[in-house]
Amino acid sequence: MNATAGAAEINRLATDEADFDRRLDALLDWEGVSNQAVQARVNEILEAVKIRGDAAVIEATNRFDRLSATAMHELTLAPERLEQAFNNLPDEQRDALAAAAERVRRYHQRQKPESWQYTETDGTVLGQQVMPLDRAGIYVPGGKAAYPSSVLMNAIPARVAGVREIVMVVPTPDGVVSELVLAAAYLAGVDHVFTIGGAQAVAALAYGTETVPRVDKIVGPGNIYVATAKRAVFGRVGIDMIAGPSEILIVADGGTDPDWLAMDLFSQAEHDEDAQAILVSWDKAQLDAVAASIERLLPTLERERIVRTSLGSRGALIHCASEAEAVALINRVAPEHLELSVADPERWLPEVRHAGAIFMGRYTAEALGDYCAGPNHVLPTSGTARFSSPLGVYDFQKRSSLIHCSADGASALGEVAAVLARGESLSAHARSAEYRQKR
Ligand code: HSO
Ligand code: ZN
Repeated sequence: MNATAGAAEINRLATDEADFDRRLDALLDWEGVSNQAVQARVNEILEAVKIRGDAAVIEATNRFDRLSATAMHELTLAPERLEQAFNNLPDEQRDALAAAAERVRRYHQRQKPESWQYTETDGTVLGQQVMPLDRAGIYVPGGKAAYPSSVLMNAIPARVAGVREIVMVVPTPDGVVSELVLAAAYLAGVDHVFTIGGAQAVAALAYGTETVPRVDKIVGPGNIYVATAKRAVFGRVGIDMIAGPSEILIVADGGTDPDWLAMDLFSQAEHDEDAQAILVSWDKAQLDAVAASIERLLPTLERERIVRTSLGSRGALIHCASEAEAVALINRVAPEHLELSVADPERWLPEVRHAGAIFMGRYTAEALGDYCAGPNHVLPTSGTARFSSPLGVYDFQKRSSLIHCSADGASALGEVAAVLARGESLSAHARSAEYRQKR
């Protein structure tokens, strides 16, 4: 395969070339790099916050975000401030945010798992009780990745799950606050907002300080310091996942407007230089047409530089021999986002074993799912869709098992338990079970 007209905006691969496997692996390779130096700095911050609480949070915040706060209340936003941010938005933005929140809420309402019970033949009642977490912490990045849509995607499932208190942290480097982020927090029903970030914010959420309530689970993306801190506090609190750069894999059957496909690739690539956008097709003409669209449309992008870097390093147009080969590629990549830009996406579904979110048909741009279709946009990246799922209501709940023995049940189970207990040389277990046996 050769690139069109001398432009190498994006890598071209074909499954029948000799070193295809090696080239694909090289493209997919992603190490969530956290070196010793980062770990050491993060550990220092975690320790400081654990021991000195608010004072350490304020110090670190002043240093990293170039602020001069003297007390925690200067890094706290009152609920009225969030409401004001919402009310002051231009109508168009307020309506769009509200429409998105409503769709996302409706979708997540369907995810609520039910508690259940059943009765065994001996009269013993068994079951599972689902309960929300008491407190969830949501990390919202500052700077170029401060996405109000992510506030909705993290906070709404928590609310739907029944979490009692949602605590949000968002850094404000140089004091710059995103009004849209605050408005989204208001809409989603966030209870407390602190304008802190980095490892110090993760520490505050994990250990609690005089001001910041300690949470049970921390969710939300962040930079390398945040990711490293989340890993470090895992166990003391729950965490959602350690997200890598965003990715999309599109399968096209030749019937989609190449400009649409090019823009879908761009929409992922514009997130960040490390983002990954891949298009797979068995139709060579489609790939060539998309390559031409890419070349023509790239200069029209606001984030042209980021997109060029992303496509040039980790992006690819891949020619494969058949639909079956496309399916194999999907499952090998296990993409965060999969667009099935084909005539009959339903037919493909049973074959797709690993993908975070599946966008079906030519009209379903990933961008619609990113903002407002309804499903969550926090998805497993870097191939982790092999074993994990989109963020959802279930991430903010846990289950307790229930056992309620009848007299008959205790008697019958006691016999089994006592035998197994003696086999483990645990005689108190055996006798505890035997006391309740009928003679
Ligand atoms: N594609 C991103 C989500 C996002 N897109 C937020 C725009 N804003 C990761 O799924
Ligand atoms: Zn996106």
